[in-house]
Amino acid sequence: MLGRSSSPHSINSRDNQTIMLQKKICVLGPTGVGKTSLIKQFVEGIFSEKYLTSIGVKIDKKLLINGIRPVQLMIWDLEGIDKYSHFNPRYLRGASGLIFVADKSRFSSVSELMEIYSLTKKHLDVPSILAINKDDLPQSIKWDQSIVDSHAQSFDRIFTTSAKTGQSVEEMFEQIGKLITES
Ligand SMILES: Nc1nc2c(ncn2[C@@H]2O[C@H](COP(=O)(O)OP(=O)(O)OP(=O)(O)O)[C@@H](O)[C@H]2O)c(=O)[nH]1
Ligand SMILES: [Mg+2]
Repeated sequence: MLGRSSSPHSINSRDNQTIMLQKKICVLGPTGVGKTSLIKQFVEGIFSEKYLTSIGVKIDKKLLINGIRPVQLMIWDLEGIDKYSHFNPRYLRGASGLIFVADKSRFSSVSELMEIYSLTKKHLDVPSILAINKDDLPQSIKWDQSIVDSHAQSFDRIFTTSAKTGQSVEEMFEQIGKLITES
């Protein structure tokens, strides 16, 4: 089991005077909840209505400079987990933090996400954030906030986000950066 105490990757800069922290985070969740869109909004500041489902993993980088020390985030965008694409714990290796994404317009994404959460936590115990995404869309008529609240203690923080408008996207990634550098 990989724990919170796993040591960070440190790389020396060219002049060897500053140590740049490099940390891996994984973005996980059911298919179509907006994992790729959240990362695209954060890294490139763009959003597209087009849906191109992710296959495998794509890695993006972004330097965070607002915490107690700069950290290079390596953001692993994992393919959505559903009946066609099963949970693959190999992708989690070396991750220092996790962002779990659900979709506010599809209430069943919450229970699907909590299954993914349980599978993940068998392998890795690191700071975790819940993102309830697509806040710009009408909330699912089946939405039951008491069920969502009952899962709250499983996460270090919860953000209600929109990859479309950018709502809380930067704050969420900044927060995971802080959680993994300060823990
Ligand atoms: N309105 C709205 N649409 C969103 C938001 N986030 C994502 N979408 C749309 O939802 C669809 C799926 O978005 P993706 O970012 O590809 O979702 P994903 O979780 O990466 O999907 P997989 O890779 O298939 O698991 C796309 O059509 C996006 O435009 C959001 O916050 N608001
Ligand atoms: Mg994707």
